[in-house]
Amino acid sequence: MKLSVSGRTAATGVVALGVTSVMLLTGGSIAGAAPAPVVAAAPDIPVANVKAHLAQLQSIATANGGNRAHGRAGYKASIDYVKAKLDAAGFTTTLQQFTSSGSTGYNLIADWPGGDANQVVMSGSHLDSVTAGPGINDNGSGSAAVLETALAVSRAGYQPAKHLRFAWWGAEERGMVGSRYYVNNLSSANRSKISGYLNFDMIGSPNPGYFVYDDDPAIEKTFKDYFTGLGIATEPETEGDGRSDHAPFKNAGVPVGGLFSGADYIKTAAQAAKWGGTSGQAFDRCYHSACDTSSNIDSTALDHNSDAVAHAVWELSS
Ligand code: DTR
Ligand code: CA
Ligand code: ZN
Ligand code: ZN
Repeated sequence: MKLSVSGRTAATGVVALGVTSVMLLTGGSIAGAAPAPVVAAAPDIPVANVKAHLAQLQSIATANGGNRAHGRAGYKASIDYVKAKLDAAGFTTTLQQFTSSGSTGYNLIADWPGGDANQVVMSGSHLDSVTAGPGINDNGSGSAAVLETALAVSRAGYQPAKHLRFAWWGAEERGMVGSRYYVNNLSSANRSKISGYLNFDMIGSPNPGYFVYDDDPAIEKTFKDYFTGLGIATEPETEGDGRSDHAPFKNAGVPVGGLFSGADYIKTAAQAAKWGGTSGQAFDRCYHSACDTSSNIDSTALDHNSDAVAHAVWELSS
């Protein structure tokens, strides 16, 4: 496993706030009563920014044989794109190499400096596509949402109590190879420091559903409460067990959760009644196909899910 670490130390600007404003910001009072902890609200994630990342991933696929699959030039170009954004934003990035089916694969790990190193809140998505197409919903959507959430952390200069780590996995489509390699190469001490792993694989499906992984109850509640606030009913994601990058973490005893907007299963009439879209049609008719392009995205679902990613990252790391 070869590691290369680069990136800039996060700007260590010192924000000089008057005592009064700090007390008021933290819900305190000038009288000096002990301030109640106030959880900062996550910022809105601009869906236009998320879609701009998808446009870049589409261009990368188009310029590299039409896909971003493991072992192909389009995957490494995707990794380079995401890494450059994170390095410029002050993350400490690590490229983790592995071999699968005779080809070199890459995981990209990005740590946001600060927070309790013994309590790591990790968010991830697989960046590889199938060889059949550009993989914009599967899984550019999850990768772009996680990237834009990480960039929002940087823009906000967010300094949560817990440590934030973000990951983009290689070779998920070959059986969660990259994420399994990462978990298997963690020491037990480092594995036990991960307080939760949030997975986002297909969150912009064109005929979307709103599914929440029914794994760790606290993580599940964080997502469900968010959608309840939007007036959107969710359903538990039950058939996903073992079908994406949360599986190696779950198998290692790490609490997991995540979001999913549906793949090749068919939307029922009852689901169409609550979510809109087309009953009797797959959530994503272009699943693992050449037509999984930039036009294979529902912007509203991508927007809600991207905002939910940020909400969970802020809430679970406070
Ligand atoms: N296996 C994933 C897509 C997928 C299918 N079902 C679920 C459930 C939960 C998360 C992801 C999935 C892939 O093709 O990448
Ligand atoms: Ca938004
Ligand atoms: Zn897939
Ligand atoms: Zn996927």
